[in-house]
Amino acid sequence: MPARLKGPKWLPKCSQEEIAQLELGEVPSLIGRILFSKGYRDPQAIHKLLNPKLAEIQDPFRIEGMKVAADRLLAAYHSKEPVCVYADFDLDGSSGLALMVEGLTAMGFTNVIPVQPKRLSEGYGFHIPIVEDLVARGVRLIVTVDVGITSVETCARARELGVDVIVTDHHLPGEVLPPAFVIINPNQKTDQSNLGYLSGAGVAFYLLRAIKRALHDQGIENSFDLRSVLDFLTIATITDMVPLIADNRALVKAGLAELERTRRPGLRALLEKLNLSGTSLNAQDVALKFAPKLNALSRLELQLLPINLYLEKDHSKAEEMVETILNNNAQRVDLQAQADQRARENLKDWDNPHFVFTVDESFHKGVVGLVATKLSQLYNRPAFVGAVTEGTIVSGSARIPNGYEGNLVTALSSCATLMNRFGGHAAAAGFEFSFNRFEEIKNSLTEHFLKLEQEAFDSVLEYDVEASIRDIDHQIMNGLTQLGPFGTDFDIPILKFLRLRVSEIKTLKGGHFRLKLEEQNKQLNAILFSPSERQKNILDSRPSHLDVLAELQWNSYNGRRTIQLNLRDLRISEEIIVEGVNLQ
Ligand SMILES: [Mn+2]
Repeated sequence: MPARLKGPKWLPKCSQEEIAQLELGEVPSLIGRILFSKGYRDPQAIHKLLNPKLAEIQDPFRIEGMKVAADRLLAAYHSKEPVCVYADFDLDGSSGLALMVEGLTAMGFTNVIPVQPKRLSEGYGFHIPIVEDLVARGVRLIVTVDVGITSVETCARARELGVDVIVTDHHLPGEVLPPAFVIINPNQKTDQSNLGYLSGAGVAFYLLRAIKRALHDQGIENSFDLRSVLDFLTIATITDMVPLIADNRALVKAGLAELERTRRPGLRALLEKLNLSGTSLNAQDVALKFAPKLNALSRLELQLLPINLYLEKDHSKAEEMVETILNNNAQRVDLQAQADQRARENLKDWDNPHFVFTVDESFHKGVVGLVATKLSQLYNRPAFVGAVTEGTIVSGSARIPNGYEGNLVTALSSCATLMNRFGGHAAAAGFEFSFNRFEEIKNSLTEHFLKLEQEAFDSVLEYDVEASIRDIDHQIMNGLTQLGPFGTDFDIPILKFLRLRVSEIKTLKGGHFRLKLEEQNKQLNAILFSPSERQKNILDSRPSHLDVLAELQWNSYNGRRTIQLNLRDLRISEEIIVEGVNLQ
């Protein structure tokens, strides 16, 4: 297939001249320039950003419905009524479930029943048969976590059966709200709390805070420390990709420290196995190393779920679970690699420049999203990947490459009449259709993408500041740690380096590259994971000088920590410095 060799445009987040002018005064450090690029210019705002405080997070009772919910739960507390917590199967839901079960039990609720639907066979949502089953078991109070805001029918059925449902969710409500006992969702139109950035587990955590306070107001004290469940909350907040701003920053900063020293046997064992024990954890460790192992569990629908590991009290059982998890993850990696390979074969003769689309009977439904992510980066265009089940139904996922401006939901809407269902976000969506519609769907997607302006396809990579290797030292790394946690809406800083001399290029297992880059005799190691075709071509041409976009990170190897550049993109330098002569 023709490689799309044009790379993404590199654009600064704010004018570099403005930053340069800033340097005319008291020369700010690289961190100062990064803060400036992220829009922080006021010393007070910067102080607040660098020192987020748990004591300053919002009052939970500012969220609409909180008092009604807390009162209902306190009634259940006094009457020792069973409380079912019904949570989504993803890590947001599972972590929210764990913190509710722990918190309620620690505060003296005697009968807390955790429930989750199965990812593949039951699917996302708050399901009527599960509610009916709970009623048969005597449950009359259900608290949802990370799910329920669109479950109009299930809430109506629950009401019919005499069950009070407290919906806690953070997803956007639809036109019709469910007839629940009360709804706690900071994204409701009428909610005044400004806490719409909380994860599903975050909303549940604010409910726990409200319950603890309401008990206290009745003179009932308990030894439950809200801080002790911040490890769960942190996993949820990072993996659900909600904005790492305001309260979320304070919660995740404290939560990372909590996770680092967690004594929960399951989390401890997983940290040990992943060599993350005894180091200072950052949000990227959780997002890229820790959470994917837990995620593999629900993807493959096995007997063991994240919640089981979260709540396991026995150390040797927890260690066995971690063994199983890592084996499952290896199985997931295998399934993904097979699907990946197969997808590339399927796409060998693909000549549509706007997107790639492959469906196959051999794809496992649990990995299509991961394969789509990889293909979108490899081909630098939207990727649609579907698993064909029973020869007739295609269910799949779509992803766009980093920096691509298009919207997948809009794209899928262009063939809405051909789909059984679809949904999601601009950058990640899911869909289902009958296989006999495949050709028509491809045609209507092509039409859709053709109609869009050409510029819309040009992907863009944004960077914060231009830097030089001379700027990079331990002090900068410490500054970055203080500036974190980084994540959604508070991105890890991306630096641009120009005209670095390439002194070594090595290929690593898995197709990654390791480089040594130099500037004025100062050298840094660099790593490039999963290069695109274009990046690979550039490195295969053995360039003498490169311009790169990179994030800074620590690389630990054999107990030694070194600073390395994690490359986001690269291109051959246009102006090359003749050895010994600096053209600037
Ligand atoms: Mn969620």
